[in-house]
Amino acid sequence: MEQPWWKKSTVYQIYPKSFYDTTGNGVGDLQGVIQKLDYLQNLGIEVIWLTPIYQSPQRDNGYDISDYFALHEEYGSMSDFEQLLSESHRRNIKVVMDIVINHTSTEHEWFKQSQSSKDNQYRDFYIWKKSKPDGTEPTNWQSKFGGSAWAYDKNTEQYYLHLFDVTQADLNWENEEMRKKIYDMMHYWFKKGVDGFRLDVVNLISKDQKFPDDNGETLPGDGRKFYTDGPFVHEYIREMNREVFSKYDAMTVGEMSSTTIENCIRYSNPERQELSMTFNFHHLKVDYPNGEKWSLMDFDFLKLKDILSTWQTEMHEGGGWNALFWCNHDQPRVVSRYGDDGIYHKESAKMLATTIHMMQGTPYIYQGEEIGMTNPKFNHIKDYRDVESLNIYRILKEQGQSDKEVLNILQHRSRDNSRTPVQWSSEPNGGFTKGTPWIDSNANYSSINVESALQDPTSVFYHYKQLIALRKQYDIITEGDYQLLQGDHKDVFAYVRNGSKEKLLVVNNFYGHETTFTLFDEVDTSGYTSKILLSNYSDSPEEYRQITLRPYESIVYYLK
Ligand code: TEU
Repeated sequence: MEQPWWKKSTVYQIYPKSFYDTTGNGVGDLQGVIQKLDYLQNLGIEVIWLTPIYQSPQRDNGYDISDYFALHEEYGSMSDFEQLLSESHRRNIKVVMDIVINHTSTEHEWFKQSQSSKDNQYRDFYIWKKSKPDGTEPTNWQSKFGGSAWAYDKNTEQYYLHLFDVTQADLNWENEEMRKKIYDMMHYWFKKGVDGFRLDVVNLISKDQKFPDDNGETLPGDGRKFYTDGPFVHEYIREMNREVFSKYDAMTVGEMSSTTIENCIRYSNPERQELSMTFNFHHLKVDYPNGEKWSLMDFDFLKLKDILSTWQTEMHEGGGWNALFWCNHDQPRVVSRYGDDGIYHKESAKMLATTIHMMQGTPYIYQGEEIGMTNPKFNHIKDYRDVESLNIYRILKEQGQSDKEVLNILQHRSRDNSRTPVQWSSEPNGGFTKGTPWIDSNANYSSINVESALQDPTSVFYHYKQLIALRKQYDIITEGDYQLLQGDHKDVFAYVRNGSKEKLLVVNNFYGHETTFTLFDEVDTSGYTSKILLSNYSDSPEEYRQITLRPYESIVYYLK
């Protein structure tokens, strides 16, 4: 049966604000994306995902939309966007937009109308509640950016819900008229020629209409009750698919905050007619002590292997489809987080790439990941821009932590870690802008940049390029099942992909010291010939049954 195009595709995520600035105003723009399409075509990716470029006050860098039908002026004009679409399609690169439908900016016309009076026709587009009898907020729900999730409006003497920033008011998905306006907007972008959507926190759109207090009970996927994978979320997404997605050859990926495998099978099994695939984040919380993002610990390697493997096997069995990723604009740089941004920088960046790209699902490369960009290690709060980071800095300081302690936490956790400008060359600001960048560049742009990567055949860039090419060439990467090997090995993440006549054996040393790996009888390899498809060392051993692995050594064997 013909596979949908996105099953063999690799997606490149672009955060336009930090991608490439062609006007010298210090902010990346759409013409900058256009000018780098040849670079992306050389890498071999088939899809670009643009984070929100709509009109926005930029309080949350575009995830606070004030007009779904206009573009944020700093990024460029609609004709720039139309040129980007045609230039991408000319290179057989599809374009996926990021859409935020859980909330809008409080500067959106709908919210202004809704806020103006209780009987305004848009009032019910948002979630308004009166205070409790004692005058406190309607519920004890907390915003994901700190503080109460309710904001009081003096004008109409009610509170509105904001699961994120106070300027991001949650839409009321119970309201059919509001839903229809969202669907009409999606048709507008599809008719312009976009190829799909990444749906921001789409599993939060359905709230428990009783709006009870949060009793502290955490859902199985570590989500907050009463709005995570809520009561009608699947009905709303199935309606969205019926009304919109089903009418196009579209790729849709849902960002699922604190979800479960069972829900992700329901969201992404094609028989359900909901979404193409899902992002989940459990593998990016194994360095959160007791699930607490704003505390530090070394990552739990065995838990990392277990989570990634469980999602591989259960989504495969359930007919779901994973988005495979280490980084995005909300996460720190993976080579600083799970690898080594020191002497084994290249080896560890390549090892991490192989680990995820040889799995079943659609891989996502976050801008700069393909050259091994690292966390910037900012050491002053004035260097930070992210609303979540600035909120948590204030909250942790109020709780008595020192400036030094909080900055150390931000150096590991802040979303700004991945939002520094892409490093194109060793020119000032990494060649990102001729002006002053909206956020400082990482000081290591002189050594880690695209220009030097393209000139170095052993660079991280060419390793990603090979991984993307292998996915196109070997169906087993897309179709084979998954078998974790020796999940209790303290250094090595090894797994097998089993096809009808062939196997992939993927062996990754996750640490900066030598280790050994023995393939016991958990895999029947009798009668198979083998060859190395890819390694991050030039002289890895052909013999795969008993291997001594050098620091971060990562090898893909093809058995047939
Ligand atoms: O992110 C959802 C979200 O919860 C993440 O921001 C992350 O989990 C958060 O940092 C909590 O620690 C999406 C977008 O990717 C993010 O950029 C937006 O800020 C957010 O939604 C609100 O739209």
